[in-house]
Parts: sequence; C-alpha cells; structure tokens
Amino acid sequence: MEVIKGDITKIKVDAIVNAANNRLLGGDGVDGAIHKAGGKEILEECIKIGGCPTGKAVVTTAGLLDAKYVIHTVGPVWHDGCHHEETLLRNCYVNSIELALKYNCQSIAFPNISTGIYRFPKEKAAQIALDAIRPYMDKIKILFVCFDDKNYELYRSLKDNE
Ligand code: AR6
Repeated sequence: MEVIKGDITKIKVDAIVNAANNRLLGGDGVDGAIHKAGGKEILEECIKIGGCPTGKAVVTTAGLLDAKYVIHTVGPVWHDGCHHEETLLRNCYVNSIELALKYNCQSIAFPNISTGIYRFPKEKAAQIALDAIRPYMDKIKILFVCFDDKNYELYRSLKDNE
C-alpha cells in the first residue's frame, strides 16, 4: 500500500477510481478532473451504463489517462452517521477492488472518496478505507492518492501505524 500526495489523473496504474455520483454524468472535484483529463470516451461509456447505486462500482475505459480502466464508485453523502454512511463507504472500496481484480488489474489508485463535496469526516473515512483494503493488500497494489494536506497527513500517520 502506498500513500501519495497529488492528482490522481497523473498516476500510472491499471485502474483509477473515480468518486462519482449516482447519475455518472461527471461533476466537480476528482470526478471533474478525471473526465477532463480522460476525454469524452469515459463520459460516453458512463451514459451507456446509465447510473450507479451508492456503494457500488462500475468500470469504463480510461480514455486518455495513463491507466487501463476507470472504476466509478459512488460514495455516500455524509448526513449524521445514522444513514449507513460507514457501510456504504466501505462498500465503495471493497466493490472497486473486487471489480479491479475481475478485470485482472494489478494496481489500483483511490482518491479519498466522499471526503470533499460529500463531507464525510476525513479521519473516519481514512480508517474505513484502510480497514476495507487490508484483506486485499497481497492481491493487488493499492495507492491512496491524497489531494489535500489533511488527508495526506492522516493517511501517512495511519500507514505508519499499520
Ligand atoms: N486527484 C485526487 N484527489 C482529488 C482530486 C484529484 N485531481 N480532486 C479532488 N480530489 P470530491 P466526493 C479529492 O469532492 O466528496 C463530484 O461532483 C478531494 O480533495 O471529488 O466523493 C461528484 O460528481 C477529496 O479529498 O468527491 C459527486 O457529485 C476527494 O478527492 C461528488 O463530487 C473527494 O472529493 C462526490 O463527492
């Protein structure tokens, strides 16, 4: 497992994970960055797929990105912690990895799902992400690509304590 600070669209891995929304039609944040850098092919496939429930994951081409696939997963919007937010976030990580393995990917890069526009508390989200991916660490190379300082520091310290 690796923790990197930077822009996920610049990472060379088999699968880049997108923090999308239910309609899969693009948006702001990392979703906007992936569609912008990856080109229209990704959006065209997303339109064909037609949507994705929260906690689930779907796969498309990676378009112009230096990856084989983009895995689009939909994180939960944080309300108060009483709306299955933690389970749904965990499902995003597990379902994305399961899909990557199904497509024979050897490496996968995650953004910090739900911790931007969807307001999931960053510390709780980081702990859930690490717990979710732990059983897969010997099956696939996992990169956490942190964009903001707070997430980067959190993941660094959690990794040091692994
Ligand atoms: N590379 C890596 N991480 C990034 C990048 C990037 N280029 N840009 C932002 N982040 P967010 P969410 C980080 O808001 O909370 C979209 O409109 C960011 O710092 O992108 O799951 C979708 O369409 C944060 O830590 O996603 C949905 O409507 C993390 O990515 C909604 O936002 C997630 O922030 C999803 O909200």
